[in-house]
Amino acid sequence: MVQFEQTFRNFIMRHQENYNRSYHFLILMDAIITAATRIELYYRTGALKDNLGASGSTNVHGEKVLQMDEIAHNIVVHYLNSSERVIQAVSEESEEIITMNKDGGRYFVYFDPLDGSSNVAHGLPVGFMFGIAKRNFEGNIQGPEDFHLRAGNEFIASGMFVIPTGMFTLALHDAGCWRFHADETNTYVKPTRIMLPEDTKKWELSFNSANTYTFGDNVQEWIRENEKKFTFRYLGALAGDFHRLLTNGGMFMYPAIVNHPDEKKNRPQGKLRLMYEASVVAMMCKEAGGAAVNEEGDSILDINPEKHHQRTTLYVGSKPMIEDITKILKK
Ligand code: FDP
Repeated sequence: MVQFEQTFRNFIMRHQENYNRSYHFLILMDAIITAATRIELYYRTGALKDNLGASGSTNVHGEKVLQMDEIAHNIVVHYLNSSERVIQAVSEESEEIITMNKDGGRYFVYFDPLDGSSNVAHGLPVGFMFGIAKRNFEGNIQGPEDFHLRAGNEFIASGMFVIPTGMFTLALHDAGCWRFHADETNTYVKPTRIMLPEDTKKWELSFNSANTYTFGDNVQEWIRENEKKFTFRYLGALAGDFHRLLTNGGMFMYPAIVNHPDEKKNRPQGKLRLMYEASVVAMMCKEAGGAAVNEEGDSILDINPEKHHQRTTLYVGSKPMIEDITKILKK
C-alpha cells in the first residue's frame, strides 16, 4: 500500500502561508535541515571513519573538543551562512559570536551542534539543538551586535535533532511542538503534534543521580520524598533525555551543585547553557503543555541573558511537577 506522508517542507510552507509569514524562514529551516542531515551522515559512519575521537584541542569552556564537535560546528556554520538569512549565530563551539549577513540577515540562531559529548565515543544518541530569534527591524536598539542576547520567550522557533535516530522535534511560537521522522530518502515526514501526557503513571525522573549529594538541601529533600513515585531514566545527553520526556512526561533536571566536598567543583549557576540548551527545551516544553524553571523557581523563558554562553540551572517537564518543585525552590 502506498503511504502518503506529509513532508516537513510542505508542513512548514503551509505554516508560513497560514500565518501570513515570509519565505525567509523557509530558507533558514532548509539550511538547518540540510546541516542536520549532513551531521547525521558523519555521525553514523563516525566509528568506521575514525571520527569519534578527540580533536586534540580544548574549547573556551576548558572541555576537550571532539572531532565530531568540529565537524558538526563547521557544517552548521556553512549552511547557516549560505542561507544568507542569519545576521549572527552563537555556537557552543565558538567563543565569539559568529557574524554572518550583517546587513541583510533576519535571524539570530543559537545552537549546540553536538550536545551530549559523553555519548559520542559510543555512537549513542546526541543532539543538534537550536533556537531562533528574529532581528528587531523596527529597532530602538543601537546596532545588530547589541541585541542578540534574547530571552527564550522571544524565540520564534526552537528544535532538536536526536542523532542518529532520524527524529526531529520543532516548536513554533504559539503553534505547537511537532515531531518528524526521516524516511528512507532522508526526507523528514509525518508531522505529529506532541503534548505531554497527563497520566502520571508514565512520568519519569531524569537527572545525574551521582550528583544528588551535591544538590541544595531543599532539592535533596524533594528527591528523597518523590523519587520512589517515578521511573528513573538518564542517558546523559539532554536531547535524548528530553526526547523521552516529551513522550512520557515527568521532569528532567540539572540543579545547582552547591554541596560538593571539593568546593572548586561547585556549580551554583548550573551546567547547561541558557541560550542553546535550556531556552531551546523550555520553549519546546511550553508548546507541549509543560514548563521550565531555574533554581530560583523563575521561568527559564523569562531570563534575559547577559552573555551568550551563560549557564543556568534547569528543571523542565510536566507542569504539575514543575509547579511542585517551584514551591520548594521559592522557599
Ligand atoms: P555533555 O557534557 O556530555 O556534553 O551540556 C552538555 C551535557 O552533556 C548535556 O547534554 C547533558 O544533559 C549533560 O551535559 C550531562 O552532564 P553530566 O555528565 O554531568 O550528567
